[in-house]
Amino acid sequence: MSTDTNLRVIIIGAGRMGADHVERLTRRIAGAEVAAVVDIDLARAQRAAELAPSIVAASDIDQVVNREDVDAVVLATPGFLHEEALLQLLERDLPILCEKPLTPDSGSSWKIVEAEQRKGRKQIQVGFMRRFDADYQHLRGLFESGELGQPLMLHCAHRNPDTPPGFTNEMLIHDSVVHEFDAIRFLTGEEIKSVQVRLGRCTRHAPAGQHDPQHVLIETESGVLADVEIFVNAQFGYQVTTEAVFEKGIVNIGGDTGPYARTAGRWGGKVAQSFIDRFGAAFDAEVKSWVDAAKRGEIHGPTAWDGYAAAACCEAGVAAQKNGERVAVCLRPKPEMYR
Ligand code: ISE
Repeated sequence: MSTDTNLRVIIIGAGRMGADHVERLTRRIAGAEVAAVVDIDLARAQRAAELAPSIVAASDIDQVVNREDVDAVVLATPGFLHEEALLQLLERDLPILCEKPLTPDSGSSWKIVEAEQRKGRKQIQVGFMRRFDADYQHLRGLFESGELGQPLMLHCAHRNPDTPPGFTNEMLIHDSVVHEFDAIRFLTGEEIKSVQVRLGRCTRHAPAGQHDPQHVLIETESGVLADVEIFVNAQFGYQVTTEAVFEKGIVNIGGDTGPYARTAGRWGGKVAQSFIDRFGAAFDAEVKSWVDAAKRGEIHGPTAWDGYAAAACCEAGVAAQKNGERVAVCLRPKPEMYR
């Protein structure tokens, strides 16, 4: 399609991320517009569609997916609904931005990888937004250039203020640490070989059934070691930091930034309260990059293979939560299309 025409996008799922993408594509990203919002809860779709009079609200993908004037799809439903929708959208030949996870387990993710291969070209970008964060990109550049020598270790912290109802113990791994699995693969350019999880003292703020925080130990193919503190009821706010240890230097990203104020007898700044604040710019850059590539008939950024690899890491992580052992990550051979 011409790069001067707007990409007309269907957003499937009008929950927190879906509604945020409607807002982003309508108000913040040039070159695209929302054609339709789909949610099983029609009232929720209608609320999200109120942002522009041209947006159609629907309760079923089938009501809009075959429209002539639709160019692309953002899939923002819960992960367990992705497999069926992705298979249908691949058949329709539309470029897809799929919020993480690609699917909840490596078996179903592999089916998506196979279906995309049968189509013979990449159609799916997975929503691992950290890859579009300026600091992560800077750090990735240092891994690539070798300027600071070889990377040796990563110390990561991933803290959320609290968890929504129904956030299970396993979700600490497959909903939260999934981002570190992808970020570590992105930074090092390597696959993850094994995962171990250690449980220490539990915060009194953890809801029943959740052990929080957890210490996740990750090893890449070449032996880079990463430790992740996942702490999802940290109360004070949202924080994601990484310290990368190289042979010739240490680099920190994700520290406190923004205006520094002195007021009411205190000094300091604001702590982000959610991933939407912390990664707002990264989400914008991610969606903009997807829109621009889709208009050229291309797909960039994290692929279905990355979604599959992250799902395999999560499976190892959940097994490691249960047995306390170092669990190997099992991956099938990487298809040529993703090399
Ligand atoms: C949530 O689903 C996200 O993707 C956030 O980035 C992460 O920080 C949070 O832990 C997840 O629950």
